[in-house]
Amino acid sequence: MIVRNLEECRKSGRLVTAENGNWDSTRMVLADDNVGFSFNITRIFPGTETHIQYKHHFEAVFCIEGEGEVETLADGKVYTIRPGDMYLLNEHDEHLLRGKEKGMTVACVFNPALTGKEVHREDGSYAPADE
Ligand code: 9YT
Repeated sequence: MIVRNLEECRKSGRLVTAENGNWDSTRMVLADDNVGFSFNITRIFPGTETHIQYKHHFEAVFCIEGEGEVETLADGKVYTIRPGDMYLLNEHDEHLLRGKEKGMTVACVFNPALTGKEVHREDGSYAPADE
């Protein structure tokens, strides 16, 4: 079994900050744990908007604290995300992710697992696991 602590992970190289400063993410479980998914805690910063489309991954996102918004671009729907809400990007949904006044902290599961080196590409995706 593996036990890891969020604050210790943040201090030991598992904390990644978006190039545009919109969010940071602590990768608590990664591909090299070999369990088929990754798990991270992400802070979406206040007043930010991020264009995302995980073309090669599925992602479940659970809101722990704060408030944000997801706009799905295919249909223009806007979802307010509050503590206790989960959204699942089961169709590789292209979306805009926004942090409201206080930002938002979320827990994220990716399949396939992130390796920890991913950065958002121009089209909002992460490279496939084998690239
Ligand atoms: C919720 C979301 O997709 N935020 C962007 C960062 C992502 N969770 C990551 O790479 O950790």
